[in-house]
Amino acid sequence: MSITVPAPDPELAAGLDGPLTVLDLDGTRLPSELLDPHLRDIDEHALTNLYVDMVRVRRLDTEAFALTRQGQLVLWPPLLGQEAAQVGPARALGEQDWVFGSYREHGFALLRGADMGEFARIWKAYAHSGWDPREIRMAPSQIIIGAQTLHGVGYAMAAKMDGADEVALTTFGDGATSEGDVNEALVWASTFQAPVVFLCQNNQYAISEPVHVQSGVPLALRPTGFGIPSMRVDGNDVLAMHAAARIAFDRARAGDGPTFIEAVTYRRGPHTTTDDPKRYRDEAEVEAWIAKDPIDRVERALERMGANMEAVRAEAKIRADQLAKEFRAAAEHAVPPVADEIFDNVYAQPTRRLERQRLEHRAFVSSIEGAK
Ligand SMILES: Cc1ncc(C[n+]2csc(CCOP(=O)(O)OP(=O)(O)O)c2C)c(N)n1
Ligand SMILES: [Mg+2]
Repeated sequence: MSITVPAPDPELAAGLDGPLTVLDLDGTRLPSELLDPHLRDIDEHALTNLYVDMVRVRRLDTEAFALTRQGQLVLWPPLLGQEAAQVGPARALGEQDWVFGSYREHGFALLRGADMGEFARIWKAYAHSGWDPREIRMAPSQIIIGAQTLHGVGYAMAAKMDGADEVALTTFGDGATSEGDVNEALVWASTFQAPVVFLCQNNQYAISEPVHVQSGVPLALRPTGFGIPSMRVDGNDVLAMHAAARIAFDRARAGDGPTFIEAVTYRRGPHTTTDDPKRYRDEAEVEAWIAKDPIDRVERALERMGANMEAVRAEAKIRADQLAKEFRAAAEHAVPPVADEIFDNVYAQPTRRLERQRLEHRAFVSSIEGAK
């Protein structure tokens, strides 16, 4: 028996022949019929802002990595290499929109306005969610792979029922697309035409598992089977990512339902600070992706536009150093939680069983303290 895979519907998927790109590696602009109309307002000033955002995000990442090595944070999942994939879409969000992401979305957290003190508490294991999700309209970091896509779709369905002008952006990794949760989320989003944007940051690995082991087809093809249109985008090109996100948000706001964006990018660092990627991937592969660096590419583009790069770099450095200093101080001064409080937020009304556990826990803590 032979099975023929049907050709992808070009109406449903863009960029399957090669990720959609508008900024070439040398900083020249490549024409894109699909994306260009959504970038008309991006002048030198706007591109500089995106550049500074990416530099700040990278600096936060570098600082957090160092703080983990110094024992100030307990864990950090680095995003080095994925700055454009986050900054482009984050800057396309409306203030009223929501983000439902994983544990690697430091760029989104920063640009949504997460307080650095609250943010640091998460990675010191002092808090499940440092920030107040309602305040910055970003759900707590999700560790259960793909679960946030269901939360995002649920939120978007409710927003539609309420007639609210809100879009949910849910962001996840390549590995997550193999999870049941993500596939269920695609079904619900498609069936209810929910105003949701799926952003898959395909950083080529699910811990040590390369993406080709997970899927024989581009990930952008997967949602098309659910009737959800998708775009495969150069995830190291902040302009392409920004334009694709704008298209997806516009569709959602116009009542045209969900869109899927596959950001083709690369995780240059380890999966987390407890991982050693040298055990499963070749350094030459990393080098090849360094050549596609998302920040260098914008520097070259700005140079071509005639920007005073010395001044731009200096400004970006001042702002990035300021952020790193703020984050370091926050990590160093974070106050650990009182263990007893863990019982306060389980139920609105405490149960007798819970109260008993609280007393047992207190007795346990004083037994250790007494033994000291
Ligand atoms: C449901 C579930 N299964 C397994 C894990 C363990 N786990 C943590 S990260 C990860 C890989 C996820 O890869 P991907 O979706 O590509 O995201 P990335 O870490 O590359 O950003 C796995 C399997 C988990 N956290 N949740
Ligand atoms: Mg991945």
